[in-house]
Amino acid sequence: MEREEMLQFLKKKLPPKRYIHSIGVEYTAACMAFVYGEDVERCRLAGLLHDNAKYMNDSEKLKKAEKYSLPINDCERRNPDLLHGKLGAYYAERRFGIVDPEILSAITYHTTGRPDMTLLEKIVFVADFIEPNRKMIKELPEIRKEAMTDLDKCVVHILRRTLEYLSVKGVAIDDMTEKTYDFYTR
Ligand code: DGI
Ligand code: FE
Ligand code: FE
Repeated sequence: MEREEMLQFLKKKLPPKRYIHSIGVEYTAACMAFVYGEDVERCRLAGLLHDNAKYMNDSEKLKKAEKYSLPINDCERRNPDLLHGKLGAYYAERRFGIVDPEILSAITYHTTGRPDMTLLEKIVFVADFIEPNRKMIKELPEIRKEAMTDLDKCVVHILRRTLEYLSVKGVAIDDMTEKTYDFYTR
């Protein structure tokens, strides 16, 4: 599918803010590709499509994940929004014709990360958090600088921030988020 067609589809499906965020992640991932020497087009595609399944409500996410036989763990069952990565990768392949397994994996793991991420996966994980339309939080300027200077440090910073946020909120932490943090801090 051409980019124009993808934009049209995303614009129709996603709430306006989410659509703007997707384009923000696309361009932020492209900038990070310039810095780290990753393929610009692959970073753009993964960034643009990472939240393509975000338009569904929780029960719809569960229903679709079951329908497509995607693996669902306990944490995802209780927090079905976590499934938008797996569902997004599923649709990226089926609807948007993406066959590059690394792009699909970057979409799958963009929320939790995963141990030993590829450069492309790290870029999407970070770009999602730092893109210019993101709501400002105290540490964001520092995290944005790290994104362009020390990628692994930035990944850890984001994970630490997310784990803190989840524990304050009293929400269950997904095994994958935990494992990713352990991997990058051990
Ligand atoms: O989809 P976005 O809002 O752009 O960003 P995202 O895909 O990183 O999702 C962020 C949300 O995911 C945020 O509300 C925190 C939540 N989240 C991230 N890791 C975990 C988690 N929620 C639970 N329950 N457990 C996690 O490990
Ligand atoms: Fe997301
Ligand atoms: Fe996102």
